[in-house]
Amino acid sequence: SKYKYKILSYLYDHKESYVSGQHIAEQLQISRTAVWKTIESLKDEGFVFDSVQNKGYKLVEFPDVWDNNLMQLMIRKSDYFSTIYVDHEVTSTQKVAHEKLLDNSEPFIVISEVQTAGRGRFNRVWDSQGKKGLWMSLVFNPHIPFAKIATFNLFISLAIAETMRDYGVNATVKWPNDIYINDRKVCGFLTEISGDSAGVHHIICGIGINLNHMPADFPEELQTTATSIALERGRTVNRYAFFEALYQQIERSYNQFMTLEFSDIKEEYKAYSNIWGRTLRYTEGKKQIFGEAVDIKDDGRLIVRDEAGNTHQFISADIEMQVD
Ligand code: BTX
Repeated sequence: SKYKYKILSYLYDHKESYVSGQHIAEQLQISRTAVWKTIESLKDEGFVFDSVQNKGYKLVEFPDVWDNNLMQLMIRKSDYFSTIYVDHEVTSTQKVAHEKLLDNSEPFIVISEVQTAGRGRFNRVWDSQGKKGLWMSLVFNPHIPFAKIATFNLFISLAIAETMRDYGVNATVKWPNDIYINDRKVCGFLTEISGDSAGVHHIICGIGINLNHMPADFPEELQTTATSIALERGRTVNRYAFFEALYQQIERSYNQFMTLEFSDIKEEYKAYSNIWGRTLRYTEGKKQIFGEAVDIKDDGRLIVRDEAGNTHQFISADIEMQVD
């Protein structure tokens, strides 16, 4: 129907309340029959409406497929991102983001249903074959000195963990850039920058979150180490609702990153962190130690005490959780 996005858009903007077919028809200056027919065909596409007699319709759920037009609706509320690129399949949203940056300097988002070559840190593989996750790259355009970037991950990880906790799961932060639930990895993200001698111009932050995966959706080697929000809460997640909550939370955290010091959120961060009180393996470059994290410095560096009692500082170590 040619009215599809007009009507959807109207219902989306009024999704906290019921709106009658009559009202929609008047507002959009189309016939009641056209409204009714459009809503019926939207139902066939997988949109879920709550409809109450004499009150009207309420849009409850989008179909579980990333759709360009729906994403544009969602992002309209954003104070920061005005553009989102929605793909069905890409090699890596991170790669696409880097390419788009060549002729795009404003903030934007790249999201894809599937990645064929999702990557983690140090060129590791990020499994993102299934259409059950949230695989996206967010591009920010701050003008900040290089020194400030070290704490970016710490602000962002709180945003991701907080969004997850609103879904009733006990998400914890694994310094510097993973989110865990019950000692299993539910999210990884990586932060890349572009800049010049004047400082950072863009931050390209790639976030991968397992949302609706069941155990069989993971490759075998991840089945004992990975988890999803759905597995942890026992119920699937509406991916659009999660995306919306997450990007809004990330915008708040980004504002904090720009206006506050890490020391202002350090206590909160430490409370979200899952590495205290346990001996773990820390690897950074060629350096590897067993030790216990004791604190995080105001510049974001982690202080770890090894078994001999010596302290070490890490800027972005890999931490192995299964060592206890
Ligand atoms: P990382 O290097 O810390 O984590 C990668 C490691 O995590 C892998 O070696 C594997 O052991 C494990 N792993 C791989 N896939 C999954 C998964 N789906 N769930 C749980 N564990 C897994 C973390 O890197 C950063 C990942 C960023 C991914 C996003 S997705 C959107 C964007 N595009 C892209 O190519 N990467 C980013």
